[in-house]
Amino acid sequence: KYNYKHKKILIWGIGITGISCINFFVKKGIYPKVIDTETNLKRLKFINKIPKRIAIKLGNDIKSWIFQSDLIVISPGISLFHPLLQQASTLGIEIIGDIELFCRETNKPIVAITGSNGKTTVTSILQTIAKKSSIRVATGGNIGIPALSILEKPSDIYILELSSFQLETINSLKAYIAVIINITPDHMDRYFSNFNLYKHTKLKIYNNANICILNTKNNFFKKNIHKQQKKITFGINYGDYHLVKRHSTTWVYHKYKKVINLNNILLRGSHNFENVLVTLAISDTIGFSRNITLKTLYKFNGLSHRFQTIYKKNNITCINDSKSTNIGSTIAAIKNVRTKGTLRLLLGGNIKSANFYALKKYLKNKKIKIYCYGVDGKHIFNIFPYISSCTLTLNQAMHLIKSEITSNDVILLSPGCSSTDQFTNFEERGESFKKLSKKILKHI
Ligand code: UMA
Ligand code: ADP
Repeated sequence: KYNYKHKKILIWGIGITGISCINFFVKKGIYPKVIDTETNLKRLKFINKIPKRIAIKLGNDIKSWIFQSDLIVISPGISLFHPLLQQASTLGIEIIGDIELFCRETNKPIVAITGSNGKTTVTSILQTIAKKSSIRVATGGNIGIPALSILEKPSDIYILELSSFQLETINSLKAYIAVIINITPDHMDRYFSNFNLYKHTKLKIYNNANICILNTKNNFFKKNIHKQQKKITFGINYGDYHLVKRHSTTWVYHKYKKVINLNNILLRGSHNFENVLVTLAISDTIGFSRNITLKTLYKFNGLSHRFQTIYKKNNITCINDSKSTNIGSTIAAIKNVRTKGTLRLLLGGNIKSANFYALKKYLKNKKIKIYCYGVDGKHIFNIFPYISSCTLTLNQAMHLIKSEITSNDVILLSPGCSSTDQFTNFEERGESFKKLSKKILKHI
């Protein structure tokens, strides 16, 4: 076990991760120092949860505290490439994140799940399966429950949803099962527009993993896995778990056996087929009952804000896909909308240095109008000027849609950007879209 007693520890970030790290050390009788570059107390809503004894520094004058420490625990929102951290690292100061602290504390099996899209959907289905199983499971990570907060939960196995940010600061993870659901560009602002760097960060999840679950679409990962590691594959076209289309029915096959008829599940969109495949692969490997897994898959109706049909009236459909924060999920949404009318697509927010040109080929031969808004709305508009309008806010964009909409149209919020320029988070953006959609439909 690691001993932190005589170390000068600094926690950077007072979000839910930072608080979980502080609690972790305080339980051990250790009082770290804490910093955050934010000075607006309204934005530091957890600051009151920090014990009085702990020294806190807010703002940018953090250099001295950084260089005085032996161990810095950073929150996912802070980049390992921050110049001060790069300097600290060359001085031999150890820099880790909450997941590294977690991994050092437990010998229990960890199922580690990452990917550009589908993490929360897959993790949530597994959580539902687990509830009906005799295997005790605790779930946390990027899903919104800091991993350290589940460390002491009675469990036989941990399921962790991990982001690339969290993977940046991990060294000791030896997952029992590791999976990358898929990989498409995201967080390019954090990785210097270098997709390879992002991919290599994700790849860390397979380091020392007992069983690697691999998407056959992403050859890159297979090449980077050790020969001795056990591999299980899944994929739309081939893999241990794959799809077979027979007439109008799509089946999941495991090896040569039919497992589930996808025409009978409630989850909508072919991207969710990928999620079903990977869920089955993980569930079988954990040892959950196949029967419970299938029952759960048949019943699972999808999570809010993920390609969710919220209203249908007079042949007009509104789809809330506010959780789409990268281009991969927007492409998935566009591919899966069926309409005889016009697809009215809302794009915008913080583009995070993504390349929206990649959307172009999915727009061909479609009756589509794009409504751009938010801090990068203009940038997106300039890529598709002939089929777009540009407004400042989502509210204004919806007003414009109201004046243009006709029967059989679909309004789709699948913004492909993060929401933080104009909203607290994707949930708030989605709720706002719901309200505005309701208003539009009232007048139709
Ligand atoms: N901060 C600084 N300096 C900086 C950047 C941030 O001091 O340069 C401070 C902020 O002022 C803030 C604190 O750091 O007070 C916030 O830390 P954080 O952004 O890491 O947020 P947490 O509340 O700790 O939430 C994090 C994850 N956030 C991010 O990855 C940005 C949550 O994922 C995760 O659920 C949570 O830990 C628990 O594990 C959110 C997310 O957006 C939902 N994830 C990305 C995604 O899914 O695309 C990766
Ligand atoms: P994550 O936790 O990785 O962000 P979510 O399950 O919350 O994943 O879904 C995020 C977005 O990605 C939603 O817009 C959803 O419709 C879309 N999505 C979900 N699964 C996939 C997939 N396998 N491929 C592409 N897009 C997906």
